[in-house]
Amino acid sequence: MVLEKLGSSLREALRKIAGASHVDEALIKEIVRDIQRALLQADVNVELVLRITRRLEKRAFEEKPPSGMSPREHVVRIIYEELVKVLGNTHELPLTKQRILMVGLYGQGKTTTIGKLARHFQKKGLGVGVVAADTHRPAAYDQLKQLADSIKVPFYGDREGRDAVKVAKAGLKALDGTDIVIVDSSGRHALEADLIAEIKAVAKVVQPNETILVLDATTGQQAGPQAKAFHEAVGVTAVIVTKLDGSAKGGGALSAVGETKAPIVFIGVGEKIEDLEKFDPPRFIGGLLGMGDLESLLEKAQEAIDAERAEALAKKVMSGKFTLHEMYEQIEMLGKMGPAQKLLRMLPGVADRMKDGELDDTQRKLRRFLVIMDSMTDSEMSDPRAVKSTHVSRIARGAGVAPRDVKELLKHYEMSRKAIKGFGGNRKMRKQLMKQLEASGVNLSEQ
Ligand SMILES: Nc1nc2c(ncn2[C@@H]2O[C@H](COP(=O)(O)OP(=O)(O)OP(=O)(O)O)[C@@H](O)[C@H]2O)c(=O)[nH]1
Ligand SMILES: [Mg+2]
Repeated sequence: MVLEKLGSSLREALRKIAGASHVDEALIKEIVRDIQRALLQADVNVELVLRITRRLEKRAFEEKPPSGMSPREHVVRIIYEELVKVLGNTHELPLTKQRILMVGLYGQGKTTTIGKLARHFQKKGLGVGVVAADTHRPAAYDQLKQLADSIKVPFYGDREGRDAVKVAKAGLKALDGTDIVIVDSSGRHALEADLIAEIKAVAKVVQPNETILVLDATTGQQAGPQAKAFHEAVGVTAVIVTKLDGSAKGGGALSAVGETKAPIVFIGVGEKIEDLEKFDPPRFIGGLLGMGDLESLLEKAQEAIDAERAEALAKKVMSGKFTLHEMYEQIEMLGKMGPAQKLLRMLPGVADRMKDGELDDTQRKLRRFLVIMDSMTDSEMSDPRAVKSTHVSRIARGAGVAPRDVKELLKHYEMSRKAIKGFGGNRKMRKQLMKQLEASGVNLSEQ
């Protein structure tokens, strides 16, 4: 596992939470200090560490755990969320026809990573070809050819060629019709003007869907400024961080790149062609923290939050407040799984006309309702009965539907409102629903 040391220090901190008799200020301060130390040891930038831990502390002190979640679980969740945030966005290379241009400085792992990427796409059943447009080092040709041969993917190169643009152009022609074409480029010791000019010229003929920057994790925090400079110079859509195996500075590289918001798509974890791992910040942090327990914990948290929202909504509706705002929330939450959905299905209105056979149709219709409501103004949502027929065509245009769809929504609302009103007036039915809701664990006592 990469970043073994960071992972074990973080898990050690989490174990302290699990083992404590209760979560108090002193414990939180201690945990935050532990995390601080662990991040600094992994070479994460001091300022960034302070920012992370300040946020951790603030949230752990100020946020109340959602009902159904213990303070202990809540703190673990906050730690997880804040660490995920540091690593930036998740981006996945699509499995579609595309051209990829690899860029980076000398020795960062561009060529090796092309072999790994080609293998990745090949395993997914896509046709891949590679182009040796690093015309600076003659050895680059042989290196890429050897990699391509080893996994039997088409290769294009010109051993004597000195013009990267020409080679790239000829390569695209030779590999025309191949699903995925990956183009190598030459490096430099630093991001110099002639490298920028060369990459730009190559990019102009390649027209890449992805420009992937390859960064060596052993450069540590320097990876951040490097990513930024490359992005400003030639536009980078994704980053691959290599050599995370055995680099104690990996945390510095990952977090520094994460801060630039350039998405890391893969990490290199060895010299072999299979040593490439998909990079997904939530999964990566989950792995560091010992995901097994965490997954169910996070699910539980989401369910607790949904259940709280559903409960608040049920109370509002039962007390007679039912505008399009409530209907929107109800429909939106019906799309979720778990106890929240069960609860809302018991409420009159939208859900009770959902028979099993009609589920698909109904769901499509409900989704369209949400789109329509997104085109309504706040006051139309609050007072749907005042929506004039002149508004209907505007709303329909905004939502990209026919006016009759908007009218159908309004009719649906009116029927739901009547059902709820009738329900509220019928004490026996009301009581029965309350019983059902309470049996499903909803607390309606303080209505
Ligand atoms: N341990 C380890 N070594 C790697 C990894 N990726 C690349 N390397 C090694 O790093 C060295 C440089 O890799 P190259 O792929 O030649 O780097 P490059 O960016 O193409 O370099 P230039 O073509 O000189 O600009 C090679 O010895 C690779 O085996 C990795 O993820 N882990
Ligand atoms: Mg190379």
